[in-house]
Amino acid sequence: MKNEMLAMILAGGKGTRLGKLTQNIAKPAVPFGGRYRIIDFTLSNCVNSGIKNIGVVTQYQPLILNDHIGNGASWGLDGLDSGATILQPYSNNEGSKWFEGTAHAIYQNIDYIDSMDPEYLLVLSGDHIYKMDYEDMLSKHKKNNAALSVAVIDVPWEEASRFGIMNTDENDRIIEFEEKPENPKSNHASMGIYIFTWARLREVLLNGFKKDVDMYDFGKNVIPFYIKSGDNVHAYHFEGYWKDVGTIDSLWTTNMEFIDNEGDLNVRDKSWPIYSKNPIAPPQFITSAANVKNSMIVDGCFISGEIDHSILAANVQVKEGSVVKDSVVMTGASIGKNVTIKRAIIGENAIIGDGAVIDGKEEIAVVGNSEVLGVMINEG
Ligand code: ADQ
Ligand code: ADP
Repeated sequence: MKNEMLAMILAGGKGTRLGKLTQNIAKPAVPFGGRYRIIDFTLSNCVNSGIKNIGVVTQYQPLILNDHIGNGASWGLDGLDSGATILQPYSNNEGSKWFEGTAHAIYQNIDYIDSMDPEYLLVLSGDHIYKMDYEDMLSKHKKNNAALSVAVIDVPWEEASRFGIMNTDENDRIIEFEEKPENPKSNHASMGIYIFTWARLREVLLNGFKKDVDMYDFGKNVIPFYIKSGDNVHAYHFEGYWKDVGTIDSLWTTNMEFIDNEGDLNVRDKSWPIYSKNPIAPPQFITSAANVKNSMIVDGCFISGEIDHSILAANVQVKEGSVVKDSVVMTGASIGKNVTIKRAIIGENAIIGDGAVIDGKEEIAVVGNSEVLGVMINEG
C-alpha cells in the first residue's frame, strides 16, 4: 500500500513521573480533559493532517491503549486505504525483543513500515497535548529538500535541560543537537516530532544495528549522527500551544488551562476536531442540592455537591455536602458526602469515603486509579 507519509506514534514510554496514575496504564492512555485520553490529540492531528495510516508502537501496560484505539474507527481510520495498527514487541527466530529506545522501536518495525511503502516517515510521541498540521511540516521538509526535519519550540531557559536542544544557522539548518544537556546553549527545544525521508532513515538504522553502532535513541544517537554525516537536517518552528504532560503538575495545569480555554486547544473548533472513543453513558444528572459552575461535566455524572472550576469525566458521582474545586476527577470515581477536594487529580474508579479532605495546597494531590480512601456508606 503506497503512502506518501506514514505516521508512527511512540506510545511505549512508562511515564514513571506520573506515579500512581500510570501504575496500570501507559502514559498516552492517561485520561485528559474529561472525554479524552492523551494520545487522542496526536491521533486527531494525524487524521486532520490527511494521514491515512498510523502505526502505534506500544510496550508498557498496553491493554487500555489497545482497547481504546482498536481498529481506529473512532478516528475514521477503518477505511479500505486507512488503518491504525498497534505494534507490540514480538518474537522472531532471534528471540523476543523489547523496544530499547525510540529509534530501536522504529528499527524493530521496519517490515511494517516497508509494507506501507512510505516516502516520508512521521515519528510522533504519544504524550503531548497540542494541535499541529503535519502537512505543513511536510511541505517545508520537501521545500528544504531535507533528510530530517525536527519540530522546534522555544521553551523557558530554566526548563531547557529537560529537552533535546539545538542550534541552527541562518537558514534554519540544525548544526548542533544535544539531548537533555546540563548546560543548554540555546532554548530551541525539540518537540520529539520528526519527519524523516524514509529511504535514508532505513539505511541509517540497518547499517547502525548491523555494525553495532549505538542507534537506539533519536535524540541521543540518530540526530547527532545525521548532523555529523552532513545530512540536511532542518528545524520546523512551531508557535502554537504545546504541552508535554509527563508530570503530575503539568497534567493538572494543562487540564486547568483546558477549562480556561487557554492557548489554541479549543475543542469546539470544527476545523480541527479532536476525536476519541467514548463509552455509552446515561445523561448527566445535576440534583437540586448541586451547585456547578465553570466546569466540564461529562455524561453519566450524578452530582449533588458543589463543583467549581473542575473537570468530571464520565460516570463520576459526587454526593451532597461535598466540594470539588480546581480538580480533575477521572471516569467512574465515587465521592461520598461532605468531602473536600481541592487542587487534586482523582484517578479512575477511585472511591473517596464520607468526610475525607484531599487538599493539594502545597503540591497537587493524587488519588490513584481504583484507590479507596476512607469508608464509603453506600445508600445506592
Ligand atoms: P523524552 O520524552 O524524554 O524526550 P523518550 O522517553 O525517549 O523521550 O520518549 C519519547 C516518546 O517515545 C514517548 O512518547 C514515549 O512514550 C515513547 N517511548 C519511549 N521509549 C519507547 C520505546 N522503547 N518503545 C516505544 N515507545 C517509546 C523526547 C526527545 C527530546 C524532546 C522531547 C520532547 O528525545 O529530544 O525534547 O521528547 O518531549
Ligand atoms: P517519563 O516521562 O516519566 O520520563 P517516559 O515515558 O519518558 O517517562 O519513559 C521513562 C523511561 O522509561 C524512558 O527512558 C523510556 O525509554 C523507558 N521505557 C520505555 N518503555 C519502557 C518499558 N516498557 N519498560 C521500562 N522502561 C521503559
